[in-house]
Amino acid sequence: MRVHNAPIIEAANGRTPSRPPVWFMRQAGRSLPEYRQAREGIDMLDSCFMPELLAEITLQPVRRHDVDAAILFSDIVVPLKAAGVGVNIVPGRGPVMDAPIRTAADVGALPILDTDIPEVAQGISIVLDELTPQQAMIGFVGAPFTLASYLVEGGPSKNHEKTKALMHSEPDTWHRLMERLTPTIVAFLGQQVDAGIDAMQLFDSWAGYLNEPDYREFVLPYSTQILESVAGKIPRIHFGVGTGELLTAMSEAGSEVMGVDYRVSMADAAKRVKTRVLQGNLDPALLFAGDDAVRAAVARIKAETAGLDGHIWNLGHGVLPTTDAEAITRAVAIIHEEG
Ligand code: 1CP
Repeated sequence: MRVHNAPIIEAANGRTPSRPPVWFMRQAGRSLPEYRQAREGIDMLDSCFMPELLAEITLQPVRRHDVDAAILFSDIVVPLKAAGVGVNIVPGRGPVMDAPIRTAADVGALPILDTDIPEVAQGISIVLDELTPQQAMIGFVGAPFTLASYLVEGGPSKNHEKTKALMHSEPDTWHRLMERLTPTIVAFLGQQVDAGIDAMQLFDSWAGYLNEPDYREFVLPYSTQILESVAGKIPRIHFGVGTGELLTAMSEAGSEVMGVDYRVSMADAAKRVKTRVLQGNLDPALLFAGDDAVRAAVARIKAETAGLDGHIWNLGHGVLPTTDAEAITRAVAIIHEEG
């Protein structure tokens, strides 16, 4: 193991860390002037296949904010792109597909990733050379529901209605789609593990749009397979937005750590999950509210997580692009001092 007593890994494994571990989703990205400069004139998805650049962007927030982990700069659609799916990331919008996947024939033709993505492995290796043994490198993949939503809708969606329509009108096609997506996700995750990541997060950002029976029937088996594929290798974090009502079901997928958004209290989340370690819960908008507001939220979350085996500090969703970078640095310092 490259890491030695890294606070995030200690907390994920239920041991006492040397300081309260913190990283922020979307800590790399538009909140940082150095990111905007590094990415200038370079297409978002292209940047995910440029080892030096992706490593530099991954490391920027670690240097600036003193967070306890680097999160791989990539995107949930990178393995689809590498498999040959026509996808672009449109500035200000997100992933947009050349052709949506809506029929059994579309699903049958969806390519499965069967090659290495050497650029990502090289990027991870550059990052690992720069990190101290106390700083963990977190890799990630998108979960099949969230990825399927982009594929079926054709792009970002507010209500995910075409995705849910496919699920309920053609359940066999839905399951075939999940069965074709899962090996691509497992392959990309395996490549990150082989490249040396210290922990992983499964992002099922849009799972919170589902009710629990649908989640259990149409999604949980596949997310379970993905998490199982790296069981015993690295700590696993499982996260979705607006998933207060799904926490019990999601925690059955098998991660060591459950990510919690900001809509549910950590006290309630702890009662709902099978895991003994939670992550998250600070409202990203609090980074606009001043240090006292952050301090108050940190005190609340600290009290609510006191009885757990571990807590990894994070926001309830990603850093908002217009967040002041200095407010992020101060929030990290407040967590290290008072968390
Ligand atoms: O122009 C830009 O700067 C592009 C914005 C951007 C960035 C910085 C996109 C497009 N992706 C990313 C990087 C990214 N994507 C990371 C970086 C690592 C970090 O956290 O610092 C991660 C973890 C992702 C994963 C991702 N992509 C998720 C899951 C995380 C989440 O925020 O819920 C999702 C849903 C996506 C899709 C996506 N990619 C980009 C955007 C703007 C979106 C969301 C679009 C939508 O609202 O549907």
